[in-house]
Amino acid sequence: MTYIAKPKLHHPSLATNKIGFTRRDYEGRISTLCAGCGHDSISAAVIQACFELDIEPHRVAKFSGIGCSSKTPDYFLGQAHGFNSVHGRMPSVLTGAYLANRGLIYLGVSGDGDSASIGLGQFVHCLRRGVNMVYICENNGVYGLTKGQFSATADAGSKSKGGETNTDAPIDLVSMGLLMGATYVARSFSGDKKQLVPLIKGALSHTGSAILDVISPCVTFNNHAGSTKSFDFVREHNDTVNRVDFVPATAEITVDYEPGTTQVVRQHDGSYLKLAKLRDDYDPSNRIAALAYLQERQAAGELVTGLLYVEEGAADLHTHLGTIEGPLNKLTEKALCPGAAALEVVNGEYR
Ligand SMILES: Cc1ncc(C[n+]2csc(CCOP(=O)(O)OP(=O)(O)O)c2C)c(N)n1
Ligand code: SF4
Ligand SMILES: [Mg+2]
Repeated sequence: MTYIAKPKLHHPSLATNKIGFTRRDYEGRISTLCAGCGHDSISAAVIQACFELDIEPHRVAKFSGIGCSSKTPDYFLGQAHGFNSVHGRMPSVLTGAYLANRGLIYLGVSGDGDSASIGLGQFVHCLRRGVNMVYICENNGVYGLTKGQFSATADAGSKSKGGETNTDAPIDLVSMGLLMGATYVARSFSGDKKQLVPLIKGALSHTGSAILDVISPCVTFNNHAGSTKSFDFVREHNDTVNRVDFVPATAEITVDYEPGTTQVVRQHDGSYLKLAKLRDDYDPSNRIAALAYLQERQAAGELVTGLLYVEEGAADLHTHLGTIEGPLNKLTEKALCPGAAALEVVNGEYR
């Protein structure tokens, strides 16, 4: 039951990070998802990433919609701010909070049903606006919570557990992210923690909209032969274009790689992403080439994973709007009401 809190006790020798927190301090309540659900592995990766980044949990604001995936923010960062919104409406709630208080780290968690069907409009607009957030879509190709109907990300030709074939064309969330101007676009697999944790760390340190499409098998309704979102299918068809090593701003970057095989991306906050190239012909700084590569491999039946696109020096919505540095909720009455003379000047501009 979600109301059951995990016992706070832990072994005294448990490792702590730079701010003195153990990994347990980043956990949430006990998960009620099915045993083996991919979504639980993503929660574990979020916990690991935040622990390793020395993030203070109360500086994170987590948002979600409705679905098994959208339940997961309850299972990590129990001390963070949280808002479990309405089906498909997470992006607008997150955008509103971020506009009011830019001082927090924004993390949106959604599902393929939540993002690609009812919430598709909201999904694309938060990406094109450059909302400074990490948007994780836990993508299992079905509506898990409502018992396994095909979602809009299910591949044409894939089979449901009951044997029906999906005839609709799929919506590819990373291609959508690229088209909408997201400045950090990645795809990963819940069963590949080594790939997923650094991708989450990179996204959390990115300024601008970061979308992570994480294939996350639903063991109850979509893990059979004929599914293209099962553990076996993803393992057999995974085309990983690069491996990311996250280097925090405080650490010095060392040149310990072969030129041509590694690419270094400097992020706005001073951190680095060291990308070990697994495909020579893949360039994550080229949006158009990334789109073309994704389409080409998808037509060949492969699933491309890794950091697909990143824009160095990307700007976010607050920069676009030219808003003040601090959170709007900290504005004093004096700042909000500069007096009759100032109002006269403003009104004068419209006369
Ligand atoms: C307005 C509205 N329509 C429909 C539903 C029913 N519903 C609940 S969750 C869900 C789909 C969830 O799918 P997804 O986002 O992929 O999450 P998963 O459970 O697969 O992780 C639907 C259709 C709802 N809760 N609200
Ligand atoms: S129904 Fe599927 S998505 Fe939902 S908790 Fe179970 S395995 Fe996970
Ligand atoms: Mg789903």
